[in-house]
Amino acid sequence: MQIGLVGLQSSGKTTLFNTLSQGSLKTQSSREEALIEVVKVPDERLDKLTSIFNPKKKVNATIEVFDFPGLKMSDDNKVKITNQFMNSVRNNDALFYIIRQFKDDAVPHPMTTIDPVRDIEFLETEFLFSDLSFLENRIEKLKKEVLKSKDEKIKRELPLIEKCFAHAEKELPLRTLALDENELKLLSGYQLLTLKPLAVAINFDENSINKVDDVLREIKNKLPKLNVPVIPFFAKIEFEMSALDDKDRLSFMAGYGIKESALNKILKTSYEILGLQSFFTVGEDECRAWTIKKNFTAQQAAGVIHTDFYNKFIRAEVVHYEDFIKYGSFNKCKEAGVWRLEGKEYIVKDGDILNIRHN
Ligand SMILES: Nc1nc2c(ncn2[C@@H]2O[C@H](COP(=O)(O)OP(=O)(O)OP(=O)(O)O)[C@@H](O)[C@H]2O)c(=O)[nH]1
Ligand SMILES: [Mg+2]
Repeated sequence: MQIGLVGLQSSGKTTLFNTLSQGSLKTQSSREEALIEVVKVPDERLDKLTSIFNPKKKVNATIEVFDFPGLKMSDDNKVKITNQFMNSVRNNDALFYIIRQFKDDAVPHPMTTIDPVRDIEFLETEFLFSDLSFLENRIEKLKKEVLKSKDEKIKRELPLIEKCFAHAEKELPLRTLALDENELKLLSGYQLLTLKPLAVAINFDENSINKVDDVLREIKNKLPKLNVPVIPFFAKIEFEMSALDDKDRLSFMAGYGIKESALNKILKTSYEILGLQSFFTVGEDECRAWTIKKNFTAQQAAGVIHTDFYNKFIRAEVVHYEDFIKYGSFNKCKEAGVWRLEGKEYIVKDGDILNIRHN
């Protein structure tokens, strides 16, 4: 899974990115390309399982984070957005708008004033325009193709694209259009920007921590149709304490009244907007967390581990993490009746521990 951090210039994307990357510091060497980091998803349940099984290897789930160069003013006082930028943003599975609330005269805002509502609206509008022009071109092409071709797919596509265009023309992002599974499948290759799962993250500074609730309320009131998660974070404060060990960091954060790290919030929100969950595999060799979509069947989950496990799936041995911790071992779980054998249609739950039986 890939998530992209996008926003206006100097909103704190790279500072946030460097707190997420839990390691070496990166800076933008080229103004054109995104920074990329494979971020380990922290999971206390995996830590606990690892302490029980003492395996040779612990493997966290990962998520790829892309830090895009910020959008800046060009000479004609308009924000410059290149096709190259839009195309690379398209490749992400979900987007975070990184919006500036922090004030710092030494760091100019490309639109001079601090106004999160305006910045969110700006990004929504630009991405919507990009989708509109794409859809418009596509309609032209499809209309010609429909005349020549007998392809059923093209015939189904044209009304769908027209429906999307009509929606976007009303200045509504495509994520607010009701689409069924088949329609989404048909659209998936187009990578429409406003169809992607979205969250908004607002970067506050130490002087505006007490304003968080007011700003979130203002966004909700002024952008009632936005309807996506909005999370506050504190890039600079967190960046400054990223060198501290976990314990010191937590007490430092508590001093500011910050309850959760930006990393946790971003990852949790990513799972939420992408409809993801985790399951575990355990053993002496390896304890591992895997990421799957909600509603995945046991067979689909097996396929994430290995395609052979999908093709040659027999059954899944299943215990939920909570039960495993409660009873302490697989044998005790069997005695208690919480260890089960499930078939390929079983819907995997967040926190299931699976062992796949296959041919
Ligand atoms: N005072 C203050 N400065 C911040 C904060 N967050 C970021 N900055 C500073 O703002 C400047 C720009 O931050 P970056 O993280 O590079 O912003 P960016 O969004 O990646 O910028 P571009 O990639 O150029 O769009 C840096 O000098 C940061 O130290 C903050 O919360 N408070
Ligand atoms: Mg940057």
